[in-house]
Amino acid sequence: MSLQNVRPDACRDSKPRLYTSPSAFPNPQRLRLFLHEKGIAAEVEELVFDAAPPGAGLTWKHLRRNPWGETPTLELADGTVLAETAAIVRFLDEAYPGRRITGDTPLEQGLDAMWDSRIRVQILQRITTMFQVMQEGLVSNLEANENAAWGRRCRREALAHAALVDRHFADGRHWLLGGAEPGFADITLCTAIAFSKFPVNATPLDEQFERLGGFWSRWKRRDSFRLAYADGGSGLAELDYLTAS
Ligand SMILES: N[C@@H](CCC(=O)N[C@@H](CS)C(=O)NCC(=O)O)C(=O)O
Repeated sequence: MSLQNVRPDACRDSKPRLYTSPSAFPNPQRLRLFLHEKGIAAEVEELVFDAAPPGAGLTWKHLRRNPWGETPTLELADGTVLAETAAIVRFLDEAYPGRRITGDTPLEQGLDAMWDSRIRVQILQRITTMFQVMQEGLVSNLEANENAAWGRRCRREALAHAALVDRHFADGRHWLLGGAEPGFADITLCTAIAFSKFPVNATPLDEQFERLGGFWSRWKRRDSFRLAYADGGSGLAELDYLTAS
């Protein structure tokens, strides 16, 4: 089937399958937070791969589905496969009813995409790289990754960009675009803060930057956050209360 023939409502025939990982993995968790914020988590069938040790959970079947071997990956009822968190979010935000998380107007959409890209590339990805290169023995594609100097540089860059984002909140706004509710870029920032706090990363952005601390606290009070992190797989002791019954 060519891409032009994929119906935008292809997901309505039966539930799309969403392949994710436990909430310690930032991109699947970023998508999960979007699903709960949009109120459509029940509209997808989530299948969780435990990809620890790295890659072990990603089966050949998944590689046939997504040769990049990554989660999240969305498979529609007609076999169409969508990967890349921002692309999946763009599709679901448009295809399902509910609040538009990526923005209502062209300007909001542009601003949300700008902040999402800045935060994903300059903060979240730096921390992910740091995670991959700062640990002895962690391998990717069977090659050792350790490079402490590169990890330290990534940490410095993540902190420098987090400082810029922190300054953006100086006018008292609660969310990046200044509205009453969070957008997708806010979801990416929440995810970056969570991953910065992961014990191995030990660069808690909420503790280093006061306004990011307030932002993190606001997220923790939201139902979407509680639901998205309720799997107990975040690796953050401060979120253990979400699974305690
Ligand atoms: N650019 C992708 C990145 C996805 C990604 O890096 N996923 C990680 C989990 S956070 C993964 O599947 N890694 C493969 C592995 O752990 O083996 C996106 O935005 O979704």
